Amino acid sequence: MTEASLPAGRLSDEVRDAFERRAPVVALESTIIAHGLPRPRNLQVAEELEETVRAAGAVPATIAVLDGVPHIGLGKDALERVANDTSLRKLGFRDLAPALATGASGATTVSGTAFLAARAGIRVFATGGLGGVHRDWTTTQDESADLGLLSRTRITVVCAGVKSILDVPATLERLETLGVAVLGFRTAEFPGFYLSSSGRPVDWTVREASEVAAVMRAQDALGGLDSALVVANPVPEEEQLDPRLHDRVLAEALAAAEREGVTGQATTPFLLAYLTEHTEGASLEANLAAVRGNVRLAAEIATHWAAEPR
Ligand code: PSU
Ligand code: MN
Repeated sequence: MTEASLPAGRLSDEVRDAFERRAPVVALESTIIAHGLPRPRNLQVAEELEETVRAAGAVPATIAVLDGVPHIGLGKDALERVANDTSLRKLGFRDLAPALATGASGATTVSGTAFLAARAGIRVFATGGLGGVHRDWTTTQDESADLGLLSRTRITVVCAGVKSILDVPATLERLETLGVAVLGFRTAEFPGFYLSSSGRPVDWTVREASEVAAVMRAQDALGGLDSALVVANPVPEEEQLDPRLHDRVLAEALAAAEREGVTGQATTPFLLAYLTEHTEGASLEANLAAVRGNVRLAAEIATHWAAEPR
């Protein structure tokens, strides 16, 4: 099959126009909307994140698969469907082909979104926290497909680290093994998603969006391996979840998941929802503060990137 005969996916008018103008575009994932945030707040947040990208002078491309068609950029109705349709599946990149072939609909995870974004020519992607190695990985082998995909996809992902429900040190080791570069944004410590710091160091720190664009340019100049660039942008300390509350409720959440036999794709949504409920929404606010900051920074990076001579 030639490239042109692959299922092309549908670009929103806004994204198509941005491509024509060579304007900055920021990819956004849909799993966080469909499976990561409680309804009806999720739709409000999805709209707010898109507005944040626009206000920063870039164009949002929220990505999902609807009726077997990858959508790069969602119109109003499609965004509402992603937020409200409880039957939407969760699609990692390996699920894309079956979903396309069967006409299924689903929200894309970091791996599914990064795959489709890169394929559409979008270089910058904002999310909350990456998936990674789960705490009980030695027995369950549960490692998010996000990591493997990022090891072979040239995309810049702005995130607040990896979700703190994970084994963070093990995830950082995996990122190193897989050859995924990590930049701390104005920090020498890897962020902790709900928390400003995971307590682990990062090897590289940058202070400006323009420096991230310079690293992206250097990746291209080096060529060779098509790995991602992770920009780790901490939630501001004044908006982080209280670390003691975090540790206590997370321990309860992990115990509840074990007790209830939650495994596989259901694990991450279960833990996130447990934290939201048992911190009376405080974890949700920290999550949202992190995502907002990531989206703003991604728009700034995309703007520098779009201005690069190519
Ligand atoms: N970050 C958030 N909320 C989320 C996720 C990330 O703030 O819901 C999602 C992302 O889509 C990520 C997925 O790719 O969780 C990881 O799921 P798993 O561990 O099953 O790979
Ligand atoms: Mn998993």
